[in-house]
Amino acid sequence: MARPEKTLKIYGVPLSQPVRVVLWLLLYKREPFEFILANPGSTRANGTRHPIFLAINPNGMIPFMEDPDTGVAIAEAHAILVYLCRKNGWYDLYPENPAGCAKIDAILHSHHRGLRNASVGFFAPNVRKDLHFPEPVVDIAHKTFSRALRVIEDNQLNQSRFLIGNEMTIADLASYVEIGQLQPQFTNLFDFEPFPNTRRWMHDMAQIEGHNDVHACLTRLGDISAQEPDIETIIAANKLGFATLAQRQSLTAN
Ligand SMILES: N[C@@H](CCC(=O)N[C@@H](CS)C(=O)NCC(=O)O)C(=O)O
Repeated sequence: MARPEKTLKIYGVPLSQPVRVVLWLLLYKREPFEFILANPGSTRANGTRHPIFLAINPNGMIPFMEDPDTGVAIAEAHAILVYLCRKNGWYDLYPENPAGCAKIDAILHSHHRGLRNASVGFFAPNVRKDLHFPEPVVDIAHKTFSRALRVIEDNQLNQSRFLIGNEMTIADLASYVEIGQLQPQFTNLFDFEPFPNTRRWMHDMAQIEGHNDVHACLTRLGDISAQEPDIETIIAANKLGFATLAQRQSLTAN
């Protein structure tokens, strides 16, 4: 079936955490989208450093969103999440009132120097050992991630079911794509034993619609704690991610 001309376009790969959260929101809300391959850091065709991609997104990063409906074309996962919630009136996930948004925004902003380090300290250096991430950078990322996780474990998740009260918001989706990827059923790169509230929350988040579809790529990647994946496995994981999302989209459309 041909896609309507005004379908939202998302550029990226399924293994990218900030891409994953945008796709998850769209699946959760059953909002149709076109998912276009953009390989991070690559200068080849379909790469984010290729002149064709740079012409539409000069910062060369994914996720990148084009909304033909409004002409908005932006990068940055959290800006995309907020835009989509406001545009579509998804106030259950990002309320209309400034006070309700403030706590969510605080988590979304602190994320970049906090929970995002799950990828800098654990995911990236274990998936791409060949890139030899500098040890001091990885060490600081380990500490920063563990500290950020300890804060939500002892505070937000100790007081309520989700990060902001007892209803899920986009702060939960954004945080989970970083934390959740390290669980034993995915990459198995972090010991969650001392974090019981986080384990309960991750269990709840795994029941949220769209979770399994956006995490299919990580299931395919598998446990990488003892051995890094070869490049064929990384490609296969991304391909499976695309195929799962395409299948899910066609089921939703019918
Ligand atoms: N702050 C950005 C981070 C995006 C990001 O780190 N994207 C990575 C892939 S996971 C990327 O595009 N890397 C390509 C590059 O650095 O050249 C967001 O939240 O969207």
